[in-house]
Amino acid sequence: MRPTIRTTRRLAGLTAALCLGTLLGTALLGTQAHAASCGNDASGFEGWKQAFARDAASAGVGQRGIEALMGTRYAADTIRADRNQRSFRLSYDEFCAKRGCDVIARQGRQRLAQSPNFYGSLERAYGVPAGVIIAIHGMETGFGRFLGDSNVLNATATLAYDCRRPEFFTPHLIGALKMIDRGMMSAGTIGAKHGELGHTQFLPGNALAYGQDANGDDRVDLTDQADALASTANYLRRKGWRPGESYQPGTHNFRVLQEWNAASVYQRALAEMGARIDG
Ligand SMILES: [Ca+2]
Repeated sequence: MRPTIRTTRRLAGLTAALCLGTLLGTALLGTQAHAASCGNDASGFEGWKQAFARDAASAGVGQRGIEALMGTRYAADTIRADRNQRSFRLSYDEFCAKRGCDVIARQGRQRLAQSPNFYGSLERAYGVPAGVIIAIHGMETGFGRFLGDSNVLNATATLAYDCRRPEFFTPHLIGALKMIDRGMMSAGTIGAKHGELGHTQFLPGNALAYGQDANGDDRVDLTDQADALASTANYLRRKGWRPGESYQPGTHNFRVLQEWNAASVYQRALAEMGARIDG
């Protein structure tokens, strides 16, 4: 089970990221012009950092964030992973077999039975039922078993510099730097290859925009399960989730699930596993 999740999560994570970030990216970056020019290898990275620091400062990043930016290193492993992504289409059954939908649903029911109060409090606060949150948690990190092994800031900065899609990752780098300003992450925070953070793999711009403190320590920490799951519920609620309504295909709430991940097989899997978990 675990290796399946580990090998396939990265592509799904990026798909989610691509879907999640588009609107937010526009919002965070506004109409600001780019002074920094992209590159396809490490050679231009140091010069890009100098230029990007000016962009970041005018986007509101403070001194701690700028210092962290200047300390970043080109993440060759992130670029290798990014270049090696292949797009492929699986049928729903193939996708679910590969991702272990049955196992996630079965373990998800156990998780709900073990912590009904926690998931009940999430539904009361955000209107999103346990099945959806638990299915996302299972799909993204195998319920927190693997949160990644890459430096988030280096990965995010490298992808914002890389010529492939700087416009997508730039707002996430700004988000990461602002999180460092606010003590929400550090220059050493570890996540997935594309800078995804925590139990449900938020990119930094989304972590900043939608992050919630649910364990009561007054800080958002997406490596904390309670914070991460509340943040996930908050994301869906703010994307228009309607409490008490169905989330099966064809419904309004199913369309909200499409905001989480652009792949139709992924969306359908969430709806089906969620229904099995919610019972
Ligand atoms: Ca917290």
